[in-house]
Amino acid sequence: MAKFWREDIETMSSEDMRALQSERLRKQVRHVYDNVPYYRNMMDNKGVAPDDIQSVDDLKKLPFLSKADLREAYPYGLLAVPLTDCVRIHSTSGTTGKRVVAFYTQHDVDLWEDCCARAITAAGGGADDVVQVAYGYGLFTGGAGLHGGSHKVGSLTLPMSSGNTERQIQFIQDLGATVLCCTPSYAAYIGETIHDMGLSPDDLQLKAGIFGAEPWTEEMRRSIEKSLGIKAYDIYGLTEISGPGVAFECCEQKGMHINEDHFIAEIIDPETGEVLPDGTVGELVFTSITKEAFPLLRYRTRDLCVLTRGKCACGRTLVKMAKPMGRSDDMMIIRGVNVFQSQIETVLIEQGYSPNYLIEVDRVNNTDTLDISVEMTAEQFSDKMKDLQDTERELASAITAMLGIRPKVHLVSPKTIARSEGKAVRVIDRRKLHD
Ligand code: DLL
Repeated sequence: MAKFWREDIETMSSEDMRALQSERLRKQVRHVYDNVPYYRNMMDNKGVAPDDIQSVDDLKKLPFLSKADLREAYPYGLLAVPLTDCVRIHSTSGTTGKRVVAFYTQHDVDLWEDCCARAITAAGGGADDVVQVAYGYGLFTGGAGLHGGSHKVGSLTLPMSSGNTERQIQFIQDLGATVLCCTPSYAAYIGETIHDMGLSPDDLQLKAGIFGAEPWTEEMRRSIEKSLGIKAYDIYGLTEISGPGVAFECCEQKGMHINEDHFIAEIIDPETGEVLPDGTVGELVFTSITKEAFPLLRYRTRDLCVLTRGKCACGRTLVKMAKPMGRSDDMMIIRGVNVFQSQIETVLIEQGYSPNYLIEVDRVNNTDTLDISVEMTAEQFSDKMKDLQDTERELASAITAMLGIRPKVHLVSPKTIARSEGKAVRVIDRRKLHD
């Protein structure tokens, strides 16, 4: 079984990679300057000419692009080729505002699918596999990206899209799916439904899952791996930069390799914009150096994470990004304390709860409130009803130890929290609604 999809690239020396990136960056800056008036103005305003960018070291001279710029330029303002050269559009899920539309030439689609093929290969997928794609198809990039990657590696592709969970399970069983691609929250839901249907992982041939599109914790990974009897691989990407496959996990499961022959990654201080050294937490910024239709230079993802370099035990040399901790604008400040959903999820799963919970933040009498509804499993429901309040208090204390502020915990009956077939919404911040 092939270990790499593009061994030459995936194991390239860092000097060769830098040279390749620099060469592609020079061309890309020229392409963007010549063809995108919006970006040319930004560069002119900053006093940067295309010839000032000779290598990756010069990247910091370029201005940043933000989501606000993309919205302002909607829909065609950042298009770098004639519309007639484009063959596809995709669009962001629009959970945080107006949608962004991204354009692709055939070349862009090919490169993107190649990135997804690398991810599937790294997860052990190949021509003998049956890949069930249960990410949504449509404007969302999840379905199309993994679908294209699965074709490339020659797997039998089941284009299920998300939803209709019992049919998903029937196909996993009847058609012997070996690789499942969907969001981690949907994987957890599929695992739960398999259990409810009286099936066990031994009844399935699944061996791997490629899960991404939303933050998920290591605890969630272990819980999904157990419920589906698989190895669960993380995959990262965003519509603006292409879609899934910007970065993917290998068998080491210690961070995701960034396809840096296509996307140069930087970490910056989200407040000052200063470039931070490897190993420091900050905002991830990408420059796409091979895209034709919608090439973004120094795009601020708002995702917070850490980069690490060095050869991985899997043999890859591609720079790694840690699991994103969430978006910088998803960080909740509650009573002055920074809180991430992932911290709460870690405690809940460690304490034996399922990943079905809802975090509600509000402000009452000028004080922030934090309420966490946590669903009990059927077994917990019967033994914990007796001492419900004690259990709620214990759980609140465990979360307080993690966060430094005390939440109110509400244990709720099994199956009362809505399940997700795509990206889960587990935080409702009502303070934003009042503002
Ligand atoms: O979610 C692309 C994708 C599809 C990735 C399928 C992986 C699998 P968007 O809808 O544009 O694109 O959302 C992008 O989702 O900026 C992150 O905040 C978040 N995200 C994506 N993958 C991960 C991940 C797709 N593995 C936004 N872990 C990104 C954490 C992720 N967050």
